[in-house]
Amino acid sequence: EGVQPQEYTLIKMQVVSPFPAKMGALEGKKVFLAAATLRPETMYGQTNAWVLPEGKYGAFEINDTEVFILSHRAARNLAYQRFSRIPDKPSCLLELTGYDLIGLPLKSPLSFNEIIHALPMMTILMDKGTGIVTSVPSDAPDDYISLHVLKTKKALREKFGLKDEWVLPFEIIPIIDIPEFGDKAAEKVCKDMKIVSQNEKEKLAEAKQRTYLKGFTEGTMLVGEHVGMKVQEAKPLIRNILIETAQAIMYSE
Ligand code: A2H
Repeated sequence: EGVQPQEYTLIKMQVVSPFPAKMGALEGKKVFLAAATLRPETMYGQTNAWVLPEGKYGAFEINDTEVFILSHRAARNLAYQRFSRIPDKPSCLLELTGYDLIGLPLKSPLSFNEIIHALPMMTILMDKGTGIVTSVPSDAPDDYISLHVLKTKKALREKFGLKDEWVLPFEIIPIIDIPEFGDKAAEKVCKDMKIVSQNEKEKLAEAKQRTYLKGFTEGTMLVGEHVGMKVQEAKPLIRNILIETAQAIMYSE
């Protein structure tokens, strides 16, 4: 944990009904996986969500109509930031694990893919953000390599009971152009650095650093309402639109 508070945008990825049996108690409610991101301007390129299979999650009442699925720790923080039906106190309707969430169909803001699915990622930290991450393989090296591995390893898909149709049809979508890196920056940097798995922590940290900084300072939007605009300028505008249209909330920790 840094000294500076980190400001995240929580993206409301709506769970499409009918819900699986385990989530039956939530039927009729508006239920979202709440994903913490630093890059709201990349939401056009979402291909899936990531959850930690062994992670402990809960379904929390945010207000009278909406339920967020996220970590208990995030629910506590959110309650202190006015996002709980009961003031200052999380209201948990249901305990869930990452395994319960794998495969859920989701509708996520701005995403060109109308329906995406929750998939397993072993390197998710439960003490950061919400424990749920939205995946943008064009611009996030972690997302690129994790999706690439699931796509190329049938045995891994089988191990987690993933249907091919949750994984294989989802291609990298070019959304931002970065001089030097092109329009699939995460893929290019992972290939250049010969990164083959999520476990190459140091290389991935460097890949993230390279793409993140360059993308922010030199990237240009290729899609959406702010096409042609610098990422730096588009980011706050897109974040504000998401918040004003109630498709996201701000969250700090
Ligand atoms: B970012 P920081 Cl396109 N465990 O969102 C692991 N990773 C997590 C997480 C958790 N519990 N919570 C959030 N994250 C990821 C988009 C993105 C992100 C892009 C490019 C770079 C990037 C799409 N995934 O992050 O440690 C989320 O991924 C590069 C740092 O707080 C979130 O933003 O700095 C970022 O890590 C927050 O990381």
